[in-house]
Amino acid sequence: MVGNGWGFRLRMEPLVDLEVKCGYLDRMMGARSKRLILYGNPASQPSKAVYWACLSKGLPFTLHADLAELRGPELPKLNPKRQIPVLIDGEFVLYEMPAMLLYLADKYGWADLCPTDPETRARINQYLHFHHSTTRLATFKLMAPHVTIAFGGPGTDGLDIILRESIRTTMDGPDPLGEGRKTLELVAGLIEKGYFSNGSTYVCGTDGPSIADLACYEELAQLTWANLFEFSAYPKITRWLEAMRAVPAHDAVHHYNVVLGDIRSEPNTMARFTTAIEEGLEALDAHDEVVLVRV
Ligand SMILES: N[C@@H](CCC(=O)N[C@@H](CS)C(=O)NCC(=O)O)C(=O)O
Repeated sequence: MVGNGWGFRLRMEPLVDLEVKCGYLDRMMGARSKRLILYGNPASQPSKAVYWACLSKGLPFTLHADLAELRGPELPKLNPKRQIPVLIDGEFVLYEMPAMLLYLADKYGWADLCPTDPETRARINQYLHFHHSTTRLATFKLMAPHVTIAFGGPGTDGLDIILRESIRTTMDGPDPLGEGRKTLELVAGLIEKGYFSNGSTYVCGTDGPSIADLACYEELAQLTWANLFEFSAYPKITRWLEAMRAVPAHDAVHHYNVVLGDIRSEPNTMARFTTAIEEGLEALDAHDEVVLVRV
């Protein structure tokens, strides 16, 4: 892949390239690249919603996917919660996925992904608030125990404290999978009834996918690859899941999920998790828009 203003990119083993070196030089010199930088990785749904939007619009960005940074000194300087994704645009640093999607849509005039008429914009905002207070909590409750099993459960540090307690409560109960599914049924029912207005295929009644669809898809679709939930009882969601596969860069963004596969029948392992992330990153690296940093 050609990228980043140097017109070429050197690749060595392990993957170290000019972008990495420039990134470190920039930081050492206190300067920041003009190119957008996203801290994120394929195991992170909010990260994926943001880089899917960029890829679908052909917006170049540097994906900083060095997992060690999650525990290192750099991330807390950018986001006190030590969470990904974090978006860096010059001197401007932003965390919280919905804020990033709205910022990018406004900055780059993505009126298809985020229409500007007040009612549609309000509906998109409505979903994005619902997303954080409802959808993500439910999917996290169902998904996270099955993912974190690879590292011995949620642990005591890392992971947002509220989410961590939510998984712990679920895991300590007699039927974690059943509990998680009950919550998800409730939330899927709310989305099925409360969204897809005017016969639209898309969550907020738009003609095509909006940023709300990207955010929602990242949470719901992961459960199907993981074999943790079946959406056939929800016809609007089922139709929408199918339609979203046609959004540009869908397959590259979700290669991680395909590789991770069914984590219900075959419990996740660290090796499998790492391979899924590595292969997920390879799929992204094949896109010209992406310069990957992983050291
Ligand atoms: N509300 C945040 C959620 C971010 C989040 O949950 N990030 C996870 C990865 S998906 C994370 O960084 N977890 C590590 C931790 O909490 O220590 C957003 O929408 O951006």
